[in-house]
Amino acid sequence: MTPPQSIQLSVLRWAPPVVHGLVRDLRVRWALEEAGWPYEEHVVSPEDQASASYRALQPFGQVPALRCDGLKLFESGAIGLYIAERSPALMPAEPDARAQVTTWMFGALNSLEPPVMMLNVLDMIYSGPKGEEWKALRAFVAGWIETRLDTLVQVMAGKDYVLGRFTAADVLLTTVLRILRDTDLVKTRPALDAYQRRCEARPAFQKALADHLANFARHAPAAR
Ligand SMILES: N[C@@H](CCC(=O)N[C@@H](CS)C(=O)NCC(=O)O)C(=O)O
Repeated sequence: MTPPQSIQLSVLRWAPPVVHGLVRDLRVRWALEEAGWPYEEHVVSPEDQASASYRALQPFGQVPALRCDGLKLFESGAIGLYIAERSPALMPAEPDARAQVTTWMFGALNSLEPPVMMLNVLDMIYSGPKGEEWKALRAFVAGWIETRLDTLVQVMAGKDYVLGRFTAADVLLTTVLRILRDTDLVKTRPALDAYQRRCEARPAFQKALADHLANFARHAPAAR
């Protein structure tokens, strides 16, 4: 299909460097680049996020949200699916093959991302004591992720992408794996590490990442 005439992607005005390259507008930028759909950035400040007009676009005040020819969308998975359903670059035409793409998109978001985010909360967001209980919980969550990653290694055997050819499922899987970048969970699984690098080497990802980082650089707080 011809790209929509007007696409605006909401992106955070700024975020701390520890999450640069992880904030979820990156997923949507990548999908848009793969699809070849030009878009504008809608840069939102914390005040914007709290405003009624932004909440009408993204009820939780988060990013990403997408305005697409008058249509309002939020949730990175839903936005990715909307783009993929209209782009052969992200989804094949055959119905059963399309269902496989949505299956793996849900798999990335519902089976892989929850424990990955729990680890992220324990390592990066939680600032309380990290005693024996924290350590036991962290070990439990890390073990949970390991079983998911080991399954993914088996699924990926002999394939460049999770479904053979590149699809929107790889956009989500890769961007979830990236959340583990400060751990050795992916790095110690060479097949998965190679998969992530293969996906990240795609020109569309490189362009999306460069634009994502450029936005933060443009709005970096002035040095004191
Ligand atoms: N499930 C949502 C999660 C969105 C989300 O967590 N967005 C974060 C950035 S990655 C955000 O906007 N954080 C700022 C805030 O919550 O104020 C999605 O996939 O779109």
